[in-house]
Amino acid sequence: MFKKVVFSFLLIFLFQSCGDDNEYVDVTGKDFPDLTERLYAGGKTTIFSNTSNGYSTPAPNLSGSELSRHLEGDIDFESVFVTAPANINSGLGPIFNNSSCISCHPRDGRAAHPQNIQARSGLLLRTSLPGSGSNGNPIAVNGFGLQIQNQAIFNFQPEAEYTVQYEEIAEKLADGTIFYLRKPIFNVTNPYISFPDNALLSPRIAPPVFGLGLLELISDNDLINSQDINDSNGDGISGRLNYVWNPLTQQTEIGKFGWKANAPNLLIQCAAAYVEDMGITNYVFPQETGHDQSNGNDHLNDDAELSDKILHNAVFYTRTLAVPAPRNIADLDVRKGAKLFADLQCATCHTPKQQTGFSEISALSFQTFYPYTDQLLHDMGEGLADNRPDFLANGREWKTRPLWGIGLTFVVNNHTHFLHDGRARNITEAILWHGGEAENAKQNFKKLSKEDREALLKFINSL
Ligand code: HEC
Ligand code: HEC
Ligand SMILES: [Ca+2]
Ligand SMILES: [Ca+2]
Ligand SMILES: [Ca+2]
Repeated sequence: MFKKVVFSFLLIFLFQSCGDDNEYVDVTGKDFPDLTERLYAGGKTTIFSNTSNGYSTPAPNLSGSELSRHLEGDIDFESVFVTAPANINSGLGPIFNNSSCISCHPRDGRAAHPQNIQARSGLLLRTSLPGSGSNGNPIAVNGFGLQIQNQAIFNFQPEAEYTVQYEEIAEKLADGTIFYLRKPIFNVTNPYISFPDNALLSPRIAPPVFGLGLLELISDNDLINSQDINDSNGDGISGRLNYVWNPLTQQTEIGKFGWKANAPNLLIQCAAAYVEDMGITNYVFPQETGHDQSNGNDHLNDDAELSDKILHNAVFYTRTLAVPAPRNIADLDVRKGAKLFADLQCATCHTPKQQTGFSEISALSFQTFYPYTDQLLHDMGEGLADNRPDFLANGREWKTRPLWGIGLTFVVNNHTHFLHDGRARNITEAILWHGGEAENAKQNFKKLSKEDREALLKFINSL
């Protein structure tokens, strides 16, 4: 009896000493989610790392032969391509954006928003004309295609140079703190032929490439059932899938990769990266991206430049990188942040849990994992809009980004630039850019006390 009184007295004391203006003080944490089950963020492909190798480690459950294939893919991902003819890694360009996968996805992570927009970087501009083609596809711009290659090999001319200007936008939080966001406005200059006035531009930064084999294996049924196209549950959020053209199967399929879910699978995504980003032809895309342009045809009879084996190894590599486990999951602030993440409506799009179906790669088969994405498109408002449709994704829609591993961004990549063009300089800025279907979530965030805001950030940084 006496003991019990002393104990409650102690509890009251704790409440008062650390919780003055804090709505959510719960020293026991009983109201906060238990994050233990989310520790294995990548199911059995999870690794425990808080180092700069956090994104670039093979899944620990690969078989011996799978691991050796992964390691071959690792070399291919790092290979620097050079001008043809050459004995190895031949065929860069003639027009391109960068010369290796790793140069845009450093340490298998994300590129920084470029300091020098003219230089080779992890940022590229897609382009198209208004409307859509017979396969629902964006319409290529005559002489420029669907992506602007701003680099070229010796004796060739890039399609154009990139330019960027910044607009400053102030966001004031309820507690008076002001954040100054930077909005990049991209354009092109010095085109090799005139660039049409009505051509649309979509800036894209290179995202991290770990854990993607798991995302690729979420079943079509699960994805289709998670849509809420007409917002029938009335929560203001209406995610839907993108459906995109697969040039190999000659069919429309669910879009899964790219910032607008514009690629159906990792094979198409990687094959497109070789041909568009680096100018390396392959069996999926056997022609140089600029073959019908005066600046983009090298007249060499060497297509396809890439062996099928290298393409498949690179795909296998992006399927089988380990997912880093969250850190500090027992920390009370982190758990409080997880509760806020759900209460604020963040978790409605950044769905914590997903599962894979069967895969020939046994390491990926039937895994429960925690990517924090619903893989659906959402209207994110005018501020983030690129106004360029990409299959079903309209100019305001983007695919929910996975948040797993996000807390290691600085350790791995030495910056904390987020969103599709790297405009946000930290996680708070990324949240303040949310609008459209995420407007409520953002307003909820802006109302938080400093302490609650910090708990939310601590949770996101624990991922
Ligand atoms: C010029 C920079 C650049 C190069 C070079 C590059 N990428 Fe990318 N990568 C990007 C960008 C930008 C995106 C986002 C594309 C989009 O939204 O459509 C991306 C997306 C991806 C994705 C999808 C990630 C996701 O979460 O949706 C994969 C996988 C990928 N790249 C693999 C590769 C491979 C493999 C190579 C080498 C063959 C490569 N990339 C070369 C810039 C690059
Ligand atoms: C309506 C769906 C939706 C809601 C609600 C939502 N997000 Fe997002 N989130 C997205 C989409 C889509 C993106 C990518 C937007 C872009 O890059 O233009 C994103 C991007 C992010 C990013 C940057 C990720 C990266 O890899 O660059 C962070 C961090 C983030 N969200 C956190 C939050 C938090 C915290 C909340 C709650 C306050 C929240 N989100 C609510 C859909 C949503
Ligand atoms: Ca080439
Ligand atoms: Ca082009
Ligand atoms: Ca809804």
